[in-house]
Amino acid sequence: MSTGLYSMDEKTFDTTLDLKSVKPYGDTMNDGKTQLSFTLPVPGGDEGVEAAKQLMRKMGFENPQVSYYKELTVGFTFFNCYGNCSQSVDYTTIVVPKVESTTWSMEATDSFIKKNIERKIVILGASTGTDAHTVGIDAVMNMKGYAGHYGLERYEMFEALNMGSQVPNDEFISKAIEIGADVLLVSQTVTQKDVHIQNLIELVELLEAEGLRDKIILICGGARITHELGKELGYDAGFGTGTYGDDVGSYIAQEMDRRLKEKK
Ligand code: B12
Repeated sequence: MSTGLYSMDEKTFDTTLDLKSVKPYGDTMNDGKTQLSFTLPVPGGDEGVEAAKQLMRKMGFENPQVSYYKELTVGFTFFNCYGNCSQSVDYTTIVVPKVESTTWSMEATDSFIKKNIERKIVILGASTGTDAHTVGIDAVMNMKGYAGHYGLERYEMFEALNMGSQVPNDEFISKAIEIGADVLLVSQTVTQKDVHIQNLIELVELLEAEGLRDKIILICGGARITHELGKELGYDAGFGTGTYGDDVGSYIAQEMDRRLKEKK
């Protein structure tokens, strides 16, 4: 079977690779070697090490080893472990829903908007609810950008406003109405007790109650957000780790254009 994954002549590569049964790779194909770390609410010492090993066996790791441990505070110990994973996955059946757009440069997106939308697109962003994390939304929106990719504030054809963090959904919507936002960008980082799900759903419900949901492009993002989750919660798109301003800007331009053409 051709894997499509390796540029080297596959005959010279390890022929025991089976994409229907993929395991972690350590020294040799299929050895399952895995490094993992966790904290247990027990003191450090031999009993703690044995507890960590037993737990790893229950997780499906053979030959568990604790290479390092440290009691972080009284009664809580951090373990750094190795083991051989006994499980595998069928890579050939994996399908991951993704945002369907092509990422363009800032210049290309700006000129596409000038030509096809013929006006600036108004974007409002925030980290909503009780979430205090701003780095993610800033990375996508701010002028300086992130990792060499400019944020949306830098684009000539975007009017972008970032409200920061801990913005209640109702205030977010009021601002959106005030500035006539075409696009809402919502960032959610904290996922403890599924608070992000509740918050994201609440925003959709409030937008629906205001009769605004189908008038705007609604986008969520964050480390634990996927496009699949976003769609499930009623968003047009969801972006996760490794997203840059240009991915989001391109999607917005292409989605606006698609909607305009649909109306015609
Ligand atoms: C920095 C940080 C903080 C800073 C935040 C400062 C700030 N101004 O943002 C401070 C110290 C304030 C903080 C506080 C807390 N934090 Co904190 N924090 C982090 C940390 C170290 C980095 C997060 C970060 O900045 N990542 C970098 C950015 C660039 O990545 P990103 O957010 O994923 O964003 C990218 C994508 O996800 C996407 N994206 C993100 N948002 C959006 C939005 C849209 C629309 C789009 C399109 C894309 C997009 O694009 C971005 C660029 O690629 C993480 C741990 C870690 N290493 O990740 C913990 C972490 C996120 N924090 C955590 C927690 C629990 C908290 C606290 C609750 C701790 C506490 N008990 O007080 C509080 C939060 C309180 C609150 N009310 O929210 C947990 C969250 C666990 C969970 N999943 O729920 C983490 C994972 C740490 C951990 N391992 O436990 N934190």
